[in-house]
Amino acid sequence: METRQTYASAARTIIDRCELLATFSEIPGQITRRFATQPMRQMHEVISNWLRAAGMVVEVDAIGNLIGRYEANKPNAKTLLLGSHLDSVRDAGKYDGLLGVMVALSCLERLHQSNIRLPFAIELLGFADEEGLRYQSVYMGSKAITGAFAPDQLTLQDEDGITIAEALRAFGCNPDPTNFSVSRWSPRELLGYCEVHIEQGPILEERDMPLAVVNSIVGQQRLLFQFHGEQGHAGTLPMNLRHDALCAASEFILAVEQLAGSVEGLVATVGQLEVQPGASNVVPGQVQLSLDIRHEDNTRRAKCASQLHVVAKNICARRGIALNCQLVQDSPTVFCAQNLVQRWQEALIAEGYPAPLLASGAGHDAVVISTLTEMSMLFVRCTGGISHHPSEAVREEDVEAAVAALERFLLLTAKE
Ligand code: HGY
Ligand code: MN
Ligand code: MN
Ligand code: MN
Repeated sequence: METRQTYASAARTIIDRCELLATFSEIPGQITRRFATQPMRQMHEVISNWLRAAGMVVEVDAIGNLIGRYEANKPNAKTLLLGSHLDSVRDAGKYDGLLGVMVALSCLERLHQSNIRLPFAIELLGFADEEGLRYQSVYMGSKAITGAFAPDQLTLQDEDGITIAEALRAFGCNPDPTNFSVSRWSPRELLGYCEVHIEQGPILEERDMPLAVVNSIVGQQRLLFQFHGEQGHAGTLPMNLRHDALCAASEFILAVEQLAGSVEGLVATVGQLEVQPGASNVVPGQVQLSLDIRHEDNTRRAKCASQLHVVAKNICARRGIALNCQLVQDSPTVFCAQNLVQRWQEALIAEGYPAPLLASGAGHDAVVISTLTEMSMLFVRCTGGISHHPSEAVREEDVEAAVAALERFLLLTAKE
């Protein structure tokens, strides 16, 4: 099973598959694949065929996660979870999420082709919604796996007024609230969770290394701010009488940049801005913006978030504008399981690769899964550290390294 040449051809297949899957998009010419959409459904069909051919039984759960199960060589065995997400950001790259699913699939294909079953079962999870693009509600896929998905979210609407429940029904799922009340797993049935993912940052490239073992995932908050000003005529409303929602929001955005620049380790981003009514000759009446704020230290992050809320309130008070603020996501910093980190390092070294440790600045479904079972991640170098961008790229030999490392990790797990 384990020759360099076959790893190379596995890597070629993985990259070809990522290229093919990139064509499943809501927008022609770019990759945009939101939760429970038609392109996601079509992608499920293609991946399901690959999973079945690799000896797995396939199902789609109530939230639209694609799940392939590779049985153990004995009854009542525990299960190891592998996976990553199948959804994307707007105008995404080809590898964020998908690479992890394709690397895990490749290892299972290799086991199946060699007629190898392990003393534990493996479930390969293709998560339905990690990025939160459609409903601003992140990690819905992994939350459904752990039993943390709140059914009251089923009434959330997307920009076309379609609720999550309606989207799921159209997708072929049954969004009955009782389907989300418990996890499909009890922790004692599980051996842990492992996610392979592109690094999405420049450190591995800087160090000239293909892989890293993740030791922690930095905590993040996402908030929505609404600035309610007063709409008016751009030609007749004097400047001193205006309550321009966009001017208030702009002042706030620059304050966000300033704070993040002055606090070591803090990153903060306003990436979404909706201006109403949105016409060149109308003073903006309403603005909604997103704030994404991250810091490894949970207390520090919470303090900066509330500091920014106070800044927004002061700007609005001065400008005669009403403010609403809503917390959409609050994930603490989580640490990967030490025993799995060590096993990953052993696997990398056994395959002849350095085994550096890295913190993840990006969020992952692994954060949610860590509430259910021990969690670990492997990072793969990506070109220029570029991610959430169409030019996301990986080197074939690094993908080869990832397949070798995951395969070795599985064999080490079998010896435990
Ligand atoms: O935002 C994140 O860190 C992740 O890519 N969803
Ligand atoms: Mn992402
Ligand atoms: Mn991702
Ligand atoms: Mn007019």
